[in-house]
Amino acid sequence: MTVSTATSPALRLSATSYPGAIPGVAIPSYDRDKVQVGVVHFGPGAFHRAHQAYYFDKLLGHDPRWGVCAVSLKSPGVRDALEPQDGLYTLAQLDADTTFRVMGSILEVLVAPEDPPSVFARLAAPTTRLVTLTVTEKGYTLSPDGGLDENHPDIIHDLANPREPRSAVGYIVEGLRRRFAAGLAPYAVVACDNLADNGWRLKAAVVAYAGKLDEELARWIDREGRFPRTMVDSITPATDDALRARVLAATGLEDAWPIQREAFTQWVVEDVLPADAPDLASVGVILTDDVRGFERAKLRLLNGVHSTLAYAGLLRGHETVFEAVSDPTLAALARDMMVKDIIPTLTPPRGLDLQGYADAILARFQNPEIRHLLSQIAWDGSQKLPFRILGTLTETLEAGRSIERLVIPLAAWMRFVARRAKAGEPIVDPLQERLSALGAAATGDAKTDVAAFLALDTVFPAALAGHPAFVAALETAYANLG
Ligand code: CS2
Repeated sequence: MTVSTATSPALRLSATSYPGAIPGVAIPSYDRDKVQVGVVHFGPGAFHRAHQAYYFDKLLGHDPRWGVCAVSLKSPGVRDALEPQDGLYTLAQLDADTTFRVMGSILEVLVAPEDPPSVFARLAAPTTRLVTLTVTEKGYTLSPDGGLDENHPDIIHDLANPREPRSAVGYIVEGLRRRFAAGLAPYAVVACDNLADNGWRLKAAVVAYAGKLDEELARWIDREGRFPRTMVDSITPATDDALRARVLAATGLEDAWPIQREAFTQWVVEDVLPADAPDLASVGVILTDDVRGFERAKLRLLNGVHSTLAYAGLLRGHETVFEAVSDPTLAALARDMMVKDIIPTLTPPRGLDLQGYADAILARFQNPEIRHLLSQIAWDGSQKLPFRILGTLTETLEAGRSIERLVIPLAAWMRFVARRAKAGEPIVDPLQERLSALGAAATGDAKTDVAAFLALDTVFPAALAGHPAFVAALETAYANLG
């Protein structure tokens, strides 16, 4: 008789296998069979599974009402990976002390286009008190002025077919309509993407959309709806095969889609949630009336510098954030930009020392355990740069200070787009076609190339694109990067 365990395939992570995870791996401390769905989440990408799902997992330790129904608006990938695992997946927290945790808060994953009625049933259930979203900047279907983009193809489609929507806004409103009709309170809607004033913008878009369908519904949402603004933070590199192998070795269980992030995580939520919302403060969420200060500081200091390192770093041949901040030129640029340009535009929220905060962000970028690809951050530049850079830049210009450094990420983005287009490489961005054409046509001449990019009116507001000092500084930066 031969007994060999060496070649036997590892067990797949699931509700039956997880108690057998290698000791030291954290596993759900609660009885998953007793957990109810109390949260519907749109966009169960890596960030949600690293961040909000983690807070709900902790919450379930003392309150079984806050299990998550995760809804993919487009692709079935997450459902296909997690369904055989009963919604379970592994979260690796990579830092000086790396830890692994089997996460149990996602109870089901629905693929909205396959089954809108199930999504609406969850949204309309009295037990659903919270709707959260991570749908990326473009998922908010906003126009450049910040309101609902009525010309967005998904919004045009949804207004014509409100019972079979495609957009997050369409789902949120149809769910609220059903609750209104049933005499239920609205759910609170918590936007968790990196947009300035995220909750307010979403509320404005939702109310505008609802108003096109039913004035009374729109007034009810406007009056009763809670759309807190939030700041979310945890660096979450995309999953790769190295992570899958590491998770298998650490847990003894095969996971089709584990998630990795740094140990640091922060969630700041405007303190307007209704009394029957989950007790987020009990799991470390900061509830405050001063969210704007946190959110501006994080967007401008962390995300703004991230995007700067991404475009400038890729042009200098780096692959990861760690490599970019190990390059003395880029490290100096990042620090100067934070201290000399960005901090002067910020009002610190109570209790936050901005200099210390900036130092901590740079230290996080230097985490050697985190392999965060610059190319991941470079995606969707047309959506990210306005929130991350243009606010700081406009205010700096208005204050009469130099914008010499702040134009670098913009110039580097233009060079990056041109380089990819000329190499025939795809550009991941909702403006992909336009950008590829602009990049392919770029001649290297600063005046003509910069003028062509500045004509992107959904990225650059007219007042800025026509500002002579801005144009001149941008042309100089662009020429210097050639
Ligand atoms: C990054 C963010 O991908 C990006 O654009 O800047 O995802 C960043 O890692 C997170 O906001 C950190 O909280």
